[in-house]
Amino acid sequence: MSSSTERSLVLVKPDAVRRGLLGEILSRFERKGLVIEALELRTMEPSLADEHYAEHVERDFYPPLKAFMTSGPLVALVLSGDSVIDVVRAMIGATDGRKAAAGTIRGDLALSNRENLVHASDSPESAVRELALWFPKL
Ligand code: FUP
Repeated sequence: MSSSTERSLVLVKPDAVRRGLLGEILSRFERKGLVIEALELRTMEPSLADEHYAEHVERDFYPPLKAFMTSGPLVALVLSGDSVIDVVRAMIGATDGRKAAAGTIRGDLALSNRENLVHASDSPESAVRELALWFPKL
């Protein structure tokens, strides 16, 4: 496999902060060897939710998703490393915590399809878009 250092936008969601899982989740990324390039505790503004989830705003599940994502502080991260986008997606697991494989963050720690602890960019194009939304100065 070829090697390429890239960046991903990762959100440790409000459920993780409320449940005291921030350390556990950051520790998994650190132990994997990924680099934290930026880290910010902030509450997602409703307008940012609409931009971040632009592909989902018309979906039935969007209003409760927006309420959840803006319900309290989350931690926004820029992670970098070899193939970080695919590596982090594999580490977080399937969207639905009930179906996510054991060993993944969602598989080990989440039991919900909405409150699933972590967001991570799913492609290089998404990463560019999301990094510009969350960390416009980087
Ligand atoms: P993922 O990329 O795994 O975070 O999942 P999606 O982009 O498909 O969905 C984004 C977020 O919408 C999920 F993290 C949780 C939420 N969601 C729901 O609340 N209900 C659904 O049926 C699907 C997704």
